[in-house]
Amino acid sequence: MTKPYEPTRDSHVAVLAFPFGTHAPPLLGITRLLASAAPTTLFSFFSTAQSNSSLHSSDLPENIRFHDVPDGLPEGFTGSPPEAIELFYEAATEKCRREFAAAETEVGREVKCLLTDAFLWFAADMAVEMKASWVVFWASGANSLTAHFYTDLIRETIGVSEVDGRMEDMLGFIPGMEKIRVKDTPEEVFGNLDFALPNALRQMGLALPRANAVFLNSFEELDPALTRNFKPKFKHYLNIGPLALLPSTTQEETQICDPHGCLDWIKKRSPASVVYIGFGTVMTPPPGELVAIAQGLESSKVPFIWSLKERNMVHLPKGFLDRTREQGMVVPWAPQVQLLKHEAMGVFVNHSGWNSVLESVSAGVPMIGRPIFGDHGLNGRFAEVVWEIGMTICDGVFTKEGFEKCLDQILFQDAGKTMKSNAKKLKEQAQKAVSVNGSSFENFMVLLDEVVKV
Ligand SMILES: *[C@@H]1O[C@H](CO)[C@@H](O)[C@H](O)[C@H]1NC(C)=O
Ligand SMILES: *[C@@H]1O[C@H](CO)[C@@H](O)[C@H](O)[C@H]1NC(C)=O
Ligand SMILES: CC(=O)N[C@H]1CO[C@H](CO)[C@@H](O)[C@@H]1O
Repeated sequence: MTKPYEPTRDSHVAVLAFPFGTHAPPLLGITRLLASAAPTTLFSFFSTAQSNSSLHSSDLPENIRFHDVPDGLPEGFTGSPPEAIELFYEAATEKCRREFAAAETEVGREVKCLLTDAFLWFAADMAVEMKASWVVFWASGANSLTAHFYTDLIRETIGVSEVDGRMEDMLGFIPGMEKIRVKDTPEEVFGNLDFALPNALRQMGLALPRANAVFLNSFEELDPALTRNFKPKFKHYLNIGPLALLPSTTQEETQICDPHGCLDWIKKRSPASVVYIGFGTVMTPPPGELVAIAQGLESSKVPFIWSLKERNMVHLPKGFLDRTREQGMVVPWAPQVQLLKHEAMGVFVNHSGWNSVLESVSAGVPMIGRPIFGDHGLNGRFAEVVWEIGMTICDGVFTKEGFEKCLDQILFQDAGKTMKSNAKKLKEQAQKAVSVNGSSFENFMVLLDEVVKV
């Protein structure tokens, strides 16, 4: 996928990241791929200083340059994340333009392509003013893109004031969403449009047909109905993933960091037997649910690896760590990708964020979802009823009984075998998609062409 590309004339691409959540790292990953494939094109990567400083910037191609954009926050800001997002949007529309101009002057090349996160819908107008093309990255799956693309239709059909009584209604009026309930949709779809994020996501849906290309880290075969529906709606609709399966990204895993010996431990377990619970830094369910997980693990007696930040370990039941010393391990850090790929891996417990879902699919491992916000509910529902590779925890929160039930179904019952085999099939399709002449491979070439052409 990194075949050298020779543009007719050197070009300059401005990449603008959405500096919150987990949006910027995958966008930098894609920029890295594009920049290696087009070594004479310059990529100026813009994000806030804080977001920039959290990115791994080692071994970047020389034709990527970093720039900070203002975060719009007043000195000593202590507000909530939604407030920070609000202020960023207010500042970004005007200030990003100025930063782009400064970068153009600095390198003496005009920006010919504006490559932005889809959340930054205002870039559609900016691109027109700058006489640049607009290429858009959607940092999640086709399912949530569909929900936002059809925001107005969903709001009108269901009725914003009636939504509370219609949570179980199906979105059958949208192709590919027949099995999706109103309650699975991201909260922004029915959100108050006076707030920054619901407004931005609705505006995005309206603006996307103007983009020269819309691309995402997924593969067409995962969502054939959604793909068919989107293709005629956008100039280019390009699934280019799963990026994690690309040789160029996996080669970089030179050294695997495994300070707690998880890989040694999992080697000794039988195939498809281990439950892996991956709680990262940002999103952890409330303490009561951590207790429920611990109790469920203990009573189920299944081997487990639980990645849990040290500060959350105080919430574990008294004596849990001692009693389960033989059964499993609780570690502050685990080599997730390698663990998921291991044949002893039985099930991945996660919040169903897009990157995690794709990791699970790429490894062919069934999942248990505990949605927290945004696209999680939709991803979890797709995993359960569309792809049939997992379960969402009952009532959306961990209880001892609910967790035991999920573990039993997936690890010991026929339903679990079916999920495992479906997950394996998706993994094979994903591998094929990113291989030479696969759908994602071809789509990447189209994306490259859109981004570097002058
Ligand atoms: C799910 O896994 C991701 C890493 O892929 C991690 O960052 C996140 O915190 C996990 N979430 C939960 C709730 O397990
Ligand atoms: C990919 O497609 C090209 C053009 O159709 C063909 O020449 C080539 O042999 C194919 N390569 C593989 C590995 O399938
Ligand atoms: C990846 C990278 O180069 N990040 C930079 C983003 O900007 C901050 C502040 O200017 C730098 O400290 C980072 O190194």
